[in-house]
Amino acid sequence: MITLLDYGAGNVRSVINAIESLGETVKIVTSPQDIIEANKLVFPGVGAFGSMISKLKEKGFFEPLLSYLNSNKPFLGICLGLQALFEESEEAPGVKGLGFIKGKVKRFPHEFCVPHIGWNGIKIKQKSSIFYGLNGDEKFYFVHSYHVDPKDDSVVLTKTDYGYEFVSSIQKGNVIATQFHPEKSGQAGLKVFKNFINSSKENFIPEIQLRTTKLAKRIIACLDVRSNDQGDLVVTKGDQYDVREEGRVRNLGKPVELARRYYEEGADEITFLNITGFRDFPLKDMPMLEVLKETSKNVFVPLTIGGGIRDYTDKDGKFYSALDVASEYFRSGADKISIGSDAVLIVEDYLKTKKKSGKSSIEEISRVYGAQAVVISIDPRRVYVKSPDETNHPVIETGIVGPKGEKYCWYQCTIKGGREGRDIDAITLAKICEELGAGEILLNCIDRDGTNSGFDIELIKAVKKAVTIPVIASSGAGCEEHFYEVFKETNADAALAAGIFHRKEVSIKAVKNYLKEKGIEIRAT
Ligand code: 1PR
Repeated sequence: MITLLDYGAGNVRSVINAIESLGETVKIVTSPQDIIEANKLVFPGVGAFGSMISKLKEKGFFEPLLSYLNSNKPFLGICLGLQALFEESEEAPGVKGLGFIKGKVKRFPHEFCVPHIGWNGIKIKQKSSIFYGLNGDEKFYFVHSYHVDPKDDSVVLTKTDYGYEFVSSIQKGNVIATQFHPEKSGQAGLKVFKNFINSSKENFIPEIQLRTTKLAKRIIACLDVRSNDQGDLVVTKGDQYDVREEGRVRNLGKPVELARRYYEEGADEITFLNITGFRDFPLKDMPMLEVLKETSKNVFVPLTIGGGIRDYTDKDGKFYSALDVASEYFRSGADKISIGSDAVLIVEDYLKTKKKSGKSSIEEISRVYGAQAVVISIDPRRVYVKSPDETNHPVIETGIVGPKGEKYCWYQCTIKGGREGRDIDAITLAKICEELGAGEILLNCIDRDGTNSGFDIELIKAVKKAVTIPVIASSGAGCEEHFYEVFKETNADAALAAGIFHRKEVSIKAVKNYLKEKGIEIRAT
């Protein structure tokens, strides 16, 4: 049995699911005594360093955890569960960590694209039982803005390159902790759990030892989900956001089954967009929560969910905050939530008042769950102008001229699934959302959606230039070459597609093989 230390800050469901999928049982810590009595403890940290330490103290877990670590019983820390072992963190100056390992936690420099999100490799520095069965060239899923810096090199288990070399896991006796998330790292991650469960395995050094590691470009499968006219929840797909064909909602499959298929085919992430979420209230839309719960049972890559994340008052006058909605999604297995329409309204308010309210969904969710958990989904459409003076919005000079020969355009944000255009452009929106605490941009494009004509390279370049957070290019993928084009021409961090995968026109494997041949770093599947 594995004891799991959950201090109530986020999604530990995936860790439980990963361990249970290997046939092991999980006991969740409910009292300090549970930590003292544990024989194998897993500590998946979520959120921010300061609030984690105060929660551990509040619940009386801090001292028992330290005694557990000192007893040298098997321990596996994940992400913040690694950082907690150190003396202090730049994330929360003045807050003392467990101090089990000497050294501190540092932030990646601001000029980097932070958070470091995605699949990166490990450079192995010593033998360990958790490496059993690994080749050594596997990639693992990282999502963090801070990394550990131990004083004593002998505890370093692996290092990873991201701008510079940082420590990506440590080992001190039977205490092992990783910055990456084994529960989100597909088969490689499950092997790490299996080795931890099976701690009788000897220390092992994999065959391949990488000298450098590279962050992979991610390939994301997107499932637009809604109820069809019969009331069944289906994966659908639009052409420029119109999901009806001969009056009926297109039905391309069942959400849980398709998500599983894409996981097996090598998707690096799965995104669910509840496309009618803007008009229904997601917490009443239990099927969507069920979809997440079921999917996270056997899909071990990051899951994002969007649609309808906003403050809401129901017809009986009961108020639900966007944070309540997001929390329910995280509890059901989501790793990130995506905000569409509400982000546009928040930014409009911000532009009017010129100050942060501190209460917007972006700020609140990012404060509690971290920036990396907040994705902004932008649904822009091109608006052509003859000259830049025709609009107050930032324009680009475009290579794809407008219907009347216009050489300039700006990208108008929309809400409610493209139904309503607003007086704000995608570049400004992305910038302000980053300032408010968003961790990633999902950049759709209504003009390209479902057209198979390739990504809107000009849009992606412009947005990527405006922000330092990762940008996911979306809409228009029609063949393998389009993925290569987007990574070659822009600095997009990930590319997302829907139609070609649903219709089996191109497989995720084919996309990845093509990119690999062309020298683009990908996670092998
Ligand atoms: O506004 O916070 O409630 O979120 C609603 C979410 O639902 C938004 O993220 C919005 O993008 C999405 N959405 C709303 N209506 C539609 C629709 O299609 N009618 N789907 C919709 C948008 C866009 C992409 C799509 C790519 C790739 N889907 O995510 O998957 O364009 O497609 P392709 O590869 O086939 O070209 P809120």
